Amino acid sequence: MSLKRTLKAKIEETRPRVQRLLKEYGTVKIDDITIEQSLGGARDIPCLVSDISYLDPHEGIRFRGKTIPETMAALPKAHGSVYPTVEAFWYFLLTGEIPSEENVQDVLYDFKGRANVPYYVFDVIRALPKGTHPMVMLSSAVLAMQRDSKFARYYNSPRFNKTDAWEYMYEDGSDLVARLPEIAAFIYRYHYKNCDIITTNPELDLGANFAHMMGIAPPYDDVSRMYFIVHADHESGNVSAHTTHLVASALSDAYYAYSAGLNGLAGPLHGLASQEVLRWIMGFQKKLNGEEPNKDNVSRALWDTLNAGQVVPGYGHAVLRVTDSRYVALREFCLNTPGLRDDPLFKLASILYETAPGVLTEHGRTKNPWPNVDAQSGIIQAYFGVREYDFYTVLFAVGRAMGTMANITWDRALSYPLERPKSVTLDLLEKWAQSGGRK
Ligand code: CMX
Repeated sequence: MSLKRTLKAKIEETRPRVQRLLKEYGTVKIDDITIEQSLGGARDIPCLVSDISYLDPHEGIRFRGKTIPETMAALPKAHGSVYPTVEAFWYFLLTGEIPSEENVQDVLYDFKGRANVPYYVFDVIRALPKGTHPMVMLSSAVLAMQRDSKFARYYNSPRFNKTDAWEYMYEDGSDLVARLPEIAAFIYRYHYKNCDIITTNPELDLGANFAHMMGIAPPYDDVSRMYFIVHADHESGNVSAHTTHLVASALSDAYYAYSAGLNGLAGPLHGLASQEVLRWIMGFQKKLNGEEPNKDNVSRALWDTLNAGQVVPGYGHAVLRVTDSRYVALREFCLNTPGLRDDPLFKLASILYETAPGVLTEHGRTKNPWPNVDAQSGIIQAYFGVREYDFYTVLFAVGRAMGTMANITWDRALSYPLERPKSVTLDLLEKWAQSGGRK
C-alpha cells in the first residue's frame, strides 16, 4: 500500500478515538496549573497532543513509540549502509508503521517527482544582502514557495472541506521535505563555496543526494541520514514544532507555518545552540594557544562563561533531566567512526561532557546539567569538513521539517482547532495567589 493510502487508513482509524474522547470524556480533568507554570513558559502543561513522538524526561525521545536505537534497528536500510533511509523514516513518522522495502521504493520514487526546487527560490536567496545568516536564507526560501502551495489553492477553491484538508497539507509537507536538501546544499555552496553549486543526482536517496550536493564523500551520506532522523522531532512543545503547529492552526499552509517555525529554530536557546557550541569550543581552543585541553582549563572557561551571565550552549533542557538520547546516539557514532574518535574537537567535547555537568550543578541554576543534542552535532559536521558553524541550524532544519510536517498533516486530519491559549493579567494572578487559588 502506498504511503498516502496507509496514512488515510490510519487517519480513518484514529478520528473516532478523538471524537469519543471529546464527546464522552471531554470534561475529565487531567491537570492543575500553578502560578509558576503560568509565569514560567508553560512547562509541563499538557495542552498539546501528538502521536508523532513523545519525550520522557528520564528516557529521552521515542518516535512513534520507539527509542532512537529501536528506530534505527527496525527501519529498512539504505543500500550498503547500516543506517535507514530518510524516506523510510518519513513513512514511519507519518503512519507509525515500519515500511516494507517496496513502500520505501515508493517514497523514493514519490520524492523524485517532488524534489524540483522552483527557480525563483534560488533567485530569492541570491537577492539577499551579503552577510545574511543562512537561517534567514532558508526561512525566506521556504516562505517564497508559498506561491505554489497546494493547500492554499485548495482552501481558495469551492471544493474546500475540512475532512479532506489533510491531503493538501500532506502534499505541501511532502514537497517541502523532498526539496529542503537541495535548498540547504545550495545555501552552503552559494554562501561558503564561491557559488560552486553541485546539481542534484535524482538516482540517490535523500541522505546520499544531500551529501553529494554538499560535495562531501561517504560516509557523509550516513551522517546525513542519521542527522536528519535524529533531529526530526522532539515532541510537539519545542519552539520550532510548536510554532509550526500554531501557525498552521490558523489554516496557514505548510510554507507559512514552517518558515515561522524556522525563525524559532534560529534562536540561540533552541536550534542555534548547535552553532553556539562550536563557536564556544573554537573560541576556547584559540584561547588555549596550543596548551592541551584538560578538566582544569575547561572548568575555568565554563565558569568564565557563567560568570559573564551567559548560558553554556549545548547543556540543559526544558523537559529532559538526563543526557539527551540524541546526544548519546551522536556520541556513539563518533566512538564507532575511526578517525573521528581521535579528533581533537571530539576529545574536547568529551572533556566538556566530563566537566560541564559538575560545574552547572555547582552553579546551581539549571534544573538539568546534562548535554542536549547540540553539544555533539557540530563536532561531527566539523570533522567531515563543514566547519562553517553558522550553517549548522540549517542542517537541523532539514531534519526538523519531517516532524513538523507530519504533525500539521495530522492536525488537519484530526481537525484540531485554532490554537488560542488564555492569557491572564498580573493583577489576576495576585488576586488568585491571595485567595489560595482561582475561585
Ligand atoms: N547554562 C547556564 N545556565 C543555564 C543553562 C546553561 N546551559 N541551562 C539553564 N540555565 C539557567 C537558565 O538560564 C535559568 O536561569 P535563570 O533562573 O537565571 O532564569 C535556570 O538555569 C533555570 O533554567 P531551567 O529551568 O533549567 O531551563 P529552561 O527550561 O528555562 O531552559 C534551555 C532550557 C535549553 C533554554 C536552557 O537549558 C539553556 O539555555 N541551555 C543552553 C542553550 C541550549 O543548549 N539550547 C538547546 C536546547 C536543545 C534544542 O532545543 O535544540
